[in-house]
Amino acid sequence: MKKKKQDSETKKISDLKKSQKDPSGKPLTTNQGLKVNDTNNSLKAGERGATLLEDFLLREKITNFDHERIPERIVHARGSGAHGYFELYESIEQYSKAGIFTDTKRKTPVFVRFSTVAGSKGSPDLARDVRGFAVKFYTEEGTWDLVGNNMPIFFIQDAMKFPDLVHSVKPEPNNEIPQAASAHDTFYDFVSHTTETLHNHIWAMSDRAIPRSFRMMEGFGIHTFRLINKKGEAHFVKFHWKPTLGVHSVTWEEAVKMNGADADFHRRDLWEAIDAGQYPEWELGIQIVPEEDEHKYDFDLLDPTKLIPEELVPVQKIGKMTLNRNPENFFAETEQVAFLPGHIVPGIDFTNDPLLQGRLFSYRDTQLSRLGSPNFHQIPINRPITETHNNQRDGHMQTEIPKGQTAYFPNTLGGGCPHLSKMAEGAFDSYEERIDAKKIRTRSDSFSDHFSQPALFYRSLADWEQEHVAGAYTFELGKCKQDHIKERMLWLINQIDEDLAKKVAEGLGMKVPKKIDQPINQAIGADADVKKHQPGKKKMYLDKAPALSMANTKFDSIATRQIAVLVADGFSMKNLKSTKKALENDGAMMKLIAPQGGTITCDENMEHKVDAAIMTTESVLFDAVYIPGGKKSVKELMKQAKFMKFVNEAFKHCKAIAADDEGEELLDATFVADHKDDTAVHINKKVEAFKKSIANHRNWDRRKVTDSIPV
Ligand code: HDD
Repeated sequence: MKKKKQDSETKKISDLKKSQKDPSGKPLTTNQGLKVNDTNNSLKAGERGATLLEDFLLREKITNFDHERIPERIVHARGSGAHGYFELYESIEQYSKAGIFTDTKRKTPVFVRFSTVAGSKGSPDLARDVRGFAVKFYTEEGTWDLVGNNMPIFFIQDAMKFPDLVHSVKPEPNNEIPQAASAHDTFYDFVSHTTETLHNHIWAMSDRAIPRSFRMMEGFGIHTFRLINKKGEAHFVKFHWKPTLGVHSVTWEEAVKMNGADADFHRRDLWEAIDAGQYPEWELGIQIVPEEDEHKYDFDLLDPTKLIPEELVPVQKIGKMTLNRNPENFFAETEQVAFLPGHIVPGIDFTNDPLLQGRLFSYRDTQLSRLGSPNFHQIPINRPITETHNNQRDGHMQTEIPKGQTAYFPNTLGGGCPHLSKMAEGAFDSYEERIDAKKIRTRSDSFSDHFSQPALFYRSLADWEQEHVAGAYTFELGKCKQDHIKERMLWLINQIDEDLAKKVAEGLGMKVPKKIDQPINQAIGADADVKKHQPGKKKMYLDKAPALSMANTKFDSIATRQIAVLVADGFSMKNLKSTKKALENDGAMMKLIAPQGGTITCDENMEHKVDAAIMTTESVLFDAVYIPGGKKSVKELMKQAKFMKFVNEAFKHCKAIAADDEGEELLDATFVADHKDDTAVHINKKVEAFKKSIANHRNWDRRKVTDSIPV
């Protein structure tokens, strides 16, 4: 695929360039600029002698090395980042005065970091987990961070419970097992006693938790925020990111294999797509609720475990984000980037969502231990594109040189500077929300409906999605050792959906309990009024919310889909040429998989570079398979069982498969032989039909036969 020309650079990229260092053609020096003539040998007393303390070259090199690591993020440790920009379609000044939401001429630079939550920095990408979706907007009025996830709700309602949630899902503290997995006793001990988690939990059991690509997942700001217009009027808002490629996932069986075959699958996928000029894009959507409608819904807008169904409040698409540049250096950018929900600009404001309120504290605090100093905003990736001046001073790793005699306000000696700004000059002013309340440590009753939305989610899914949810619960609970925890979970799943509970119970070889011994949420606190905190009975304010199902996403593009082409010497160039042209024209990426690496020769005697030898790759890493004809080629392929396994796995995972001419003989040696009438199997058919099957992502109808396929 041709590499696209990079878009013109954003202000942030120009800013980062000031800090970049390019060693091309330059001598190796110490940190002090001293040229070095030997970086392989330490200074010794004699050829075989002891190393001397005097060796400042050795000490500088080793000291730096000894301190290379910084603490990984306590959550979201594993992540991948990219640069890009945001453009607004049309001004929404009726809602917000923010420059980013009113000026359609702007190209606001962004840096995005996608992540998994539970695993360590080196954990595999395809863990069943929520994905972080954090966006840093470098706006003209200061930096705005929208620190969201790929699911529209969160596990808990109050920041006070965050350490408990995280401690329960992280590896168990006695043996540090399991890595990057929620399938263990402590997590379900917590979940089964904390019913507010059930909504986010059922999303985590769905295929949303194993995305095909970061580029194919939605993002959500989750909390209800406020937009503030020039007149000072407020509207509630929820933020959505909608990927232009649609929302697609892999299956759990694939995910397990992918983690072994390519632990960096998502990271590589993002990097390679950007590198190939196939820039990932998301449209930014908003759901607006007028202040006077705050109490209109069956749920509380301040409760982060609830979404506003798009069927009740439509999502208006207001702009587009494009990621068009990979970082220059992982550590400097992706690792050191610090997102803070408290980074906000005029025109956007917070609400009293108790989870958001706690986050406003936590993120600044964590950077102090992660990045080591309150000056983390001076690190190139974190510094805003606007000038900053204030009277905050000193601290570890201060890299700026503030001039002048004064570092206080008010002053006359510094000419009153840095001076304050008026609202009209763009100063931030908190929304004047009236609060007339008692100081009280409690949870609002309006937060106590814990079953309605998980049930709505499950009802809204397609049958194949529901099957995957049942499979995920069965897998996860099957990994728990304690029966009483499984029983509680079954009882709770039964409150969400009886049919789902029955399926999971069958898989576990257990019965759905008719009652459980303790009231739900007993664990909420020794003195808490347990009765008050009982979740209410399931309500049904909407039969289905189609927007929640991935079956209703976009199926109109094959862009960036990875197509495995199985070939050996003598393959039909005519077949490959026409299929390749048709698929690559629409942005798909064809990879030649051959019995060995290096090159192979087609039937027109041309040499072709092999992308992967069969021993080095796996079927689960591809979206579709194509086998061109060529008698000699197919004969060679059939000598290696892994090619048949490759096809069988693609078939099992409901993917599109095409073969031309002798390519059919390879299919005859696989399970495809008995299913040539499958709508996503294309033998000597027009390439357009193959394309459509790839765009459809999977032929889920096939799963009725694939269950019996033993691969
Ligand atoms: Fe958080 C990181 C998303 C609740 C405390 N969080 C972090 C990241 C994302 C989120 C995407 C990674 C940012 C990056 O890439 O560097 N977190 C969320 C969402 C939440 C949420 C969507 C609920 C709606 N988080 C939450 C709570 C707390 C935290 C309630 C604490 C009270 N989160 C943190 C943290 C992290 C973090 C410990 C770890 C690294 C960091 O902040 O910079 O402070």
